[in-house]
Amino acid sequence: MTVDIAVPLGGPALRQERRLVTSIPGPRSQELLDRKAAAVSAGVGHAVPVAAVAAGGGVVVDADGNSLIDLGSGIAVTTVGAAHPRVVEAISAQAAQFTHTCFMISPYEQYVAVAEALNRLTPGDHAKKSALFNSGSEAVENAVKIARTHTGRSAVVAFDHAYHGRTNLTMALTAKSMPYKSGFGPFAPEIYRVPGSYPLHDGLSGPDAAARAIGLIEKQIGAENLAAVIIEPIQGEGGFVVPADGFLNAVVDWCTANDVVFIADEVQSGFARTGAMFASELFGIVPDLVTTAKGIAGGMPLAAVTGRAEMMDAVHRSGLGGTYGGNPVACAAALAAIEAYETDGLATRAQQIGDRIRARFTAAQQDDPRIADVRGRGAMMALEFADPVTGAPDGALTAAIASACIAEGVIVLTCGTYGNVIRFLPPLSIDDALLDEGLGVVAAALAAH
Ligand code: PLZ
Repeated sequence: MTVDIAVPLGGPALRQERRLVTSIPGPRSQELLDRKAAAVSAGVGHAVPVAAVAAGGGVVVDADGNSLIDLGSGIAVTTVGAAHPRVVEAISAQAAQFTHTCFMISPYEQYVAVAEALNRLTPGDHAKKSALFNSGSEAVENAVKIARTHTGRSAVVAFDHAYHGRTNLTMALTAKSMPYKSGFGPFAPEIYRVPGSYPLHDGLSGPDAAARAIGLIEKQIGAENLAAVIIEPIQGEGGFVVPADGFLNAVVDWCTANDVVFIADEVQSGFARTGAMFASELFGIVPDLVTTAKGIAGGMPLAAVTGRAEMMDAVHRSGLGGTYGGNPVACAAALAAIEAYETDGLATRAQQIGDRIRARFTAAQQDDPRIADVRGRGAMMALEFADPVTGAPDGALTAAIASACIAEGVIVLTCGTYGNVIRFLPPLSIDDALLDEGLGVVAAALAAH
């Protein structure tokens, strides 16, 4: 049943419709793509060949006047919408006051208020503190710095299929070589990788998957050398992998018993995306440190580490920082976005969206054995594709469906270690009609391939 929730669409009266007036890309988009090819490093790719000129609600409008249904939110960033009126107003008002002083030079209230909000909203009722940064990668780097200072140890464990960023330390934490790491080494030392929990493929119960990981950690690293275990409660780039029940709880318990810092990387899963404010809540875990970014500030670059006060305070004075971290305009946007999450019922909206996606594709799965899995939580849902006979991951089909959807005016993103996962990350400001239309285009593309 759909509960009525009033979600402001934002934007200059953007019509909430899928509208194709040219083929994709149209001539104006193509013109920009040509300039991009000439002016921008070939290393910077793009998934959707359109020149965006406006976005909001559930659509992205391009330079040719095409209006695409947005099922990607710029990779889980515009969770409140790409032009939420409260966020837009907060940004304009703050920019008119001041754009920057540098929090390390003269602090300002907006940063402190975001820290207070994060300390209140992240899981657990223990004393917490936060520090703000610019990107998810930077938050992860700093979480590791904090864990190392707190424990006096250096090793860090990450998991198969993990994604934690593209900076040097976070490349080492990220699992997939191409395109994220290949040729960019050497990578940071003292990073170890163990298998996590991937129910579709390992068939293990949560406790068994945890026992496997912990056994390897104890034998190959030793708890006494281990500063932190970092994990995405629901893995993002790696394929929207939801661990089996009990897996995360057992890993947290082991970390607690061994004074190892448990870091939940909620950069992609945070801020109402999964139907809870943080995905950790869905599994009943309380992380020591939580990294956040993406959805935190309605599209503005902002990231954070939030965690146990005694860990956050273990770092020497001025050991954490950066010129732009906690920029006042980004903080004003975050405060507005957080208000929207809390007052617009967006976690509930995420659940409704997830229910619609799950219902549609579990039904489709009955007739289409290429859909190996329909999984996710809330508005972080995915379809994994495999050959029904051999079980081999079907990245080619996945890519073909995504490009067919884009050609039909629906932005669909892929992910997964084998590129065989379609992921749905719609903005929570999308209306049901548009969502259903977008999912219908995906289903039609699947039927046609
Ligand atoms: N941790 C869990 O999902 C970013 C990156 C896409 P940044 N994921 C999208 C790409 O191809 O670069 C991410 C994440 C998790 C960390 C990060 C890194 O966040 O803000 O991109 O640095």
